Amino acid sequence: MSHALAERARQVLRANDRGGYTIPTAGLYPFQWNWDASVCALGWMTFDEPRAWQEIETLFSGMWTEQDYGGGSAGLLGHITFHQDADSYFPGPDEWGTQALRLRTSSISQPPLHATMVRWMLERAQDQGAAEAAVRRLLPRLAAHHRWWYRTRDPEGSGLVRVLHPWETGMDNSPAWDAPLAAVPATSRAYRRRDLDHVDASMRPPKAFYDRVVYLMDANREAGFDPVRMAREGRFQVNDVGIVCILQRASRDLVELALRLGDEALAGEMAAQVARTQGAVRALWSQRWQQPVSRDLLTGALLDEPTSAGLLAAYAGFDLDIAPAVRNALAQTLHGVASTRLASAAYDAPRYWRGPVWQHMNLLIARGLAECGHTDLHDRIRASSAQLFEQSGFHEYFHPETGSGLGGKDFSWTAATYLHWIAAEAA
Ligand code: 9WN
Repeated sequence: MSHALAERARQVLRANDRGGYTIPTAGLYPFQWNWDASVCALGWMTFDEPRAWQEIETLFSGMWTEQDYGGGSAGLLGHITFHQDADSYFPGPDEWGTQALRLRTSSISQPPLHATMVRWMLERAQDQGAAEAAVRRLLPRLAAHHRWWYRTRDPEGSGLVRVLHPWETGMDNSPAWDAPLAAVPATSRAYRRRDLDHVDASMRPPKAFYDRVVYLMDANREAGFDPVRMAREGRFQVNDVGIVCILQRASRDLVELALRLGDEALAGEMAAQVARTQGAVRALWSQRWQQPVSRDLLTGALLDEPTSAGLLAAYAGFDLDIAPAVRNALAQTLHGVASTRLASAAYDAPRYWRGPVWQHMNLLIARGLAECGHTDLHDRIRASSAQLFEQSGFHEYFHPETGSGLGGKDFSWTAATYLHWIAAEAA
């Protein structure tokens, strides 16, 4: 760990601070993103604890309430919160049809890792009094968000929540979504992408992808954001193994947070959800790849593409042995875990979630492995990540073969991951 690199990482967060929330990177992503926010908070926690708690409180200030759109989506935490206008991103605040909200957000969510990040922050806090007060304020909102997932995204109580949009998975153009997305109609309306003003087209999804994600965005508005209609009519309905793992882990952490604050009822409620998912997850196991994969709910087919999402199974606490699959993944690149297997026909080294290494994913996967007793695998991934930070700094993602930085520059969650995982642990 280098002091100069740690100072640069802090500088990235400070430069991306918009007063209470952190944008992922200037230009390309000018708003507050959902799962980015909590990873950023981990980074802030290493040098400014009040600012770290503020990041999460600002995010949850945009959560939908009983007053919004008939109340059916109370607890929805948008994947983007639009605290202010900016025209460098598509689709921006006016595209989602959510103008009636007190604070505009998108109409879809993102990986719910917040309770886990909050627990890690509480464990690290120097000011335990302030941390416990923050957790006490956040607990009802975390609970409402988890309930939203279970209530609206698993109305049958199967134990496996669904996503209704590829952006909801956070792994937007993962090859696992190719088959379900192919069945989604392409929009016929005009729109103008902005991402290609900032980043080379070789690193971003093609037009066919945007035509379909715009169609899905518009369909939510046309359904009046009614979760019952959305779950019934949605043209993209997937049990994303990444979300299933991240929610499972977060619900386990919510149980612990609730117990610490004396909320036995919430702990019991979440423990029951955890138990249900524990029993259901075997349906996602791929014999071929020896790891869980996602499933298309509309066809019932397993999406048999072994992406890094399934390697979160240890992080989730599932009773599934993914160590051989992780060893296999680590044999393919020197930089930790690639988002898509290098041998896959869909592998595309620089293109976002079809090849690149993402440092926050390395962190989550490695932590889970350490907790299952695979400290050797954790240490290998952490050493690869540390080397990659030294080599290429804080880009959005990294070329799995060369380690060169790709996507947006001076990227907040990448810097935050360095501060939390490498700099703070080495200090
Ligand atoms: C759409 C902000 C986000 C991340 C996602 C990543 C990318 C957005 C985009 O950037 O997605 O949400 O327009 O490409 O895929 O994981 O949260 O960093």
